[in-house]
Amino acid sequence: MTIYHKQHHLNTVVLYCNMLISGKFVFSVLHITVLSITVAISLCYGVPDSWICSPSTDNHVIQLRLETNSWLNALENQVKQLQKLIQEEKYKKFTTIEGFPRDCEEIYANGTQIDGIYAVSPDGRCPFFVYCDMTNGGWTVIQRRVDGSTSFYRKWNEYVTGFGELDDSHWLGLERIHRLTNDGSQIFFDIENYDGSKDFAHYKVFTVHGASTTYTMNVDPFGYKGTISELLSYHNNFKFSTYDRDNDGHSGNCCKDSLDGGGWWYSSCYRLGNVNGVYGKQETGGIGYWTTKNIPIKNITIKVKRMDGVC
Ligand SMILES: [Ca+2]
Repeated sequence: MTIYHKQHHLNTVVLYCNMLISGKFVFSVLHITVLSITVAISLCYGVPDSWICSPSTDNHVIQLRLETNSWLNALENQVKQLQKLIQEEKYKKFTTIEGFPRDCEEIYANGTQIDGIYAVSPDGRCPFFVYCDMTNGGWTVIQRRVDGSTSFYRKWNEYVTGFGELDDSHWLGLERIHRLTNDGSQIFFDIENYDGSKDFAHYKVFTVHGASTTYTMNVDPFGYKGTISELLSYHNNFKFSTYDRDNDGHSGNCCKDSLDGGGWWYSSCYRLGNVNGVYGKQETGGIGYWTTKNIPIKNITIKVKRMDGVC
């Protein structure tokens, strides 16, 4: 083995130790992987043939490769375990709530104005992740439909806790929506139609009450602005319903009987809207709202922000 190789490996070991000391365990393990490969290559190409890699010892090389692969697999598993531990440690950290921003608006006001996923704690209790629309000034997204990757045909418990991917289609969850809107909130619907045109609906007063009220929703149409008719107040003061829990104002079960199973604050049954309906379906049951007929929606984002004048 040449002096260069020895010095290189010594430097690598020192670097690894420094990384280990500084707590970069995952990167250290990855570095061990690279080191193992380097040693293996050095053994094959950096030493005299008579040692290991002579033509007569091909079987040894094959054996060495097999062992190296085995080591790499073991290391890969260790990396995965470490990543899991780090993830768990992140969540553990969230049991301490101090220092978490209240919502996306507060993050935006403090100078972070890039769309993305952030941890918030609206009420000083355990934090949770949300997607922040910073492009439009710090709105907290509570629902998003941008493709059919996530089914919204879900049971009550899932609508309470939330589902989907925050940076993709998702429902944030009734408990979190309640915590975000309990002190008074605006709500904004970004609507994209099938012909590519856009619409919006903006309410200045929106609240979802807690579990003891079955997540009853209140909305005030005063000051409504939008490019579609004012429709959400049709759902004012209704409890939330899912296909397995009928709290709607209909003699039947809106979600189960006619709307393909998406949850909402249905009355009898919807105006704005069936936004948790089936993605891509343009008939009743698909994502849409009702004027004198069902108006299909291709994509939609629903987001909330504290009421004007509320600190
Ligand atoms: Ca009913």
